[in-house]
Amino acid sequence: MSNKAFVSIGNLKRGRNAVSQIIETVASGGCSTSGGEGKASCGSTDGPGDMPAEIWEKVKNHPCYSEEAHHHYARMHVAVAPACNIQCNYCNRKYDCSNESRPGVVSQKLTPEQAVKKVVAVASEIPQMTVLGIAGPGDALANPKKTFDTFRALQEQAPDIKLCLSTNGLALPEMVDEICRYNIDHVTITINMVDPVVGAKIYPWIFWQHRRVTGIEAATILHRQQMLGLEMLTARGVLTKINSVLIPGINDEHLYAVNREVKKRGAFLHNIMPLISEAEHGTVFGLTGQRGPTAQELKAVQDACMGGANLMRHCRQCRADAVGLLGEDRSEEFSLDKIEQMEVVYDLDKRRAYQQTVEVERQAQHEAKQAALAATAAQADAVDADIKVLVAVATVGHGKVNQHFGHATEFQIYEVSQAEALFIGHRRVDLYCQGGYGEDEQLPSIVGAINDCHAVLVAKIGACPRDELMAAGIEPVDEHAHEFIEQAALAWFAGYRSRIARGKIMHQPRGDARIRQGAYTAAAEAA
Ligand code: CLF
Ligand code: SF4
Repeated sequence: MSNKAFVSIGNLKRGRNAVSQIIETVASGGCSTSGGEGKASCGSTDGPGDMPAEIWEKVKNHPCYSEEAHHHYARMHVAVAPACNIQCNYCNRKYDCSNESRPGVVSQKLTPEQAVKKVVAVASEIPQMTVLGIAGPGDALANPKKTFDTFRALQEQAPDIKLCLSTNGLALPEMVDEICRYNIDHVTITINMVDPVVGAKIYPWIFWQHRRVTGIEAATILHRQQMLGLEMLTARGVLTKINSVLIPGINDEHLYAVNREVKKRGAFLHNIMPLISEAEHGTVFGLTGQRGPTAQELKAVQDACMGGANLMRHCRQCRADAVGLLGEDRSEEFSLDKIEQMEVVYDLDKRRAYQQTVEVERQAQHEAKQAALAATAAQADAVDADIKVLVAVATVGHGKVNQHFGHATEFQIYEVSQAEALFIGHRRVDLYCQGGYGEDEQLPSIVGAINDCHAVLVAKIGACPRDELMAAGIEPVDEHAHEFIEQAALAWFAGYRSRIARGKIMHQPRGDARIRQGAYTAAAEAA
């Protein structure tokens, strides 16, 4: 286990001084930047007024490129790309490509014909499925025939579905023409370093021009190909998302430099993902005890990168055959044997009509948020305009607080202030309600996962978890059940500030994931 103390914001800021040195070692830029200039968060929360119309058209219903869209629209992956041309120390080839997947997950591999059949079947059943991605189980571009055969057939049979792929970037420059030929508008490149010395700690080898290359030479080639590929895609108007795996002690302080370099070359989004590393995954990092970051450490690195390439914070590290909304996995419903028995009708009009209803709901969500923000800004009895708190939300989608506490397998986390209710991440938790009964043994781990939050917004909650949360200083809130999330979070926050102003409670900052006892109690509320 690495005992190296993890990144502090101070360290990150000092790390910036090294950035100019690193910049000199990378290929020259020269591309215009299409990523959001200095925006506070993921381009994702932006609306049509914040970007050119043609970009908005590309992102508005892509659940990964738009945070707002991920509440409403689904994606699916088809696992047609088994081979890979590099080795990452966080990957075991027995499983899927961990650049876009959770390690330890194996997907059902498909031929292009099976993949197309599956996509058409899913699109008929899930009209909000708008994006098809190829993200493994190896590297999409190390399997060009299978990848592009799939895209070609889909372009003909399901023309309204956006096409997306994910790659480590080694083969990217020579594939850019092919990518553009099939109107693939969204490409993810995993870039974990812009300094080959750092890269050599992550990549033991690459397969390049018919030979295996190792060490700094391998990382230098990979880096050069990644930068060139990114620049070429930007020049052709393809939206790029950069995935970076945050590896404490190896590239944590370095990711600021990565963020600035990819912004310079036109990246649209930067998705900093936590390393998931367990010995049983059999990866080099798993076996050497390299740990992943905590949720708070991840947030610290993301926060330090703000002001550069826009950050994506809603990634769920999907599997290579994922189906559904981000965070839900319906792949079991669409196994090959089940698809064989399905009656499939690809009804484009039905899909469009459904998506129209989603847009109406989305507009209502937007208006509700604006109204709540206006109310918060006009609040007369609130103190401490600078207060910022985290709230956890239980949701099954549609942008609403609409899940029972006991049914949540993850909570979405929002940072709420007078000026904003901003999605900043999610926390996976163990299911509390099992077979109709609450599993009290799970409660400490659930409470611990959201212990830096001041409140948890739910559709409903039982007495036992309610008491446990309150004892831990987290306010359970079900008064805003079935409201839109931002509207509910802002309304709760207005009440919270009002209670502080009236001397009912005292604001206490909460900064880490350890359980704190007694910060918020029923007695305090009643006082
Ligand atoms: Fe898939 Fe990736 Fe396309 Fe999305 S996933 S290929 S961009 S359609 Fe999305 Fe999943 Fe995160 Fe990837 S949440 S792992 S970022
Ligand atoms: Fe594994 Fe993906 Fe890295 Fe290839 S690119 S070694 S499949 S994590």
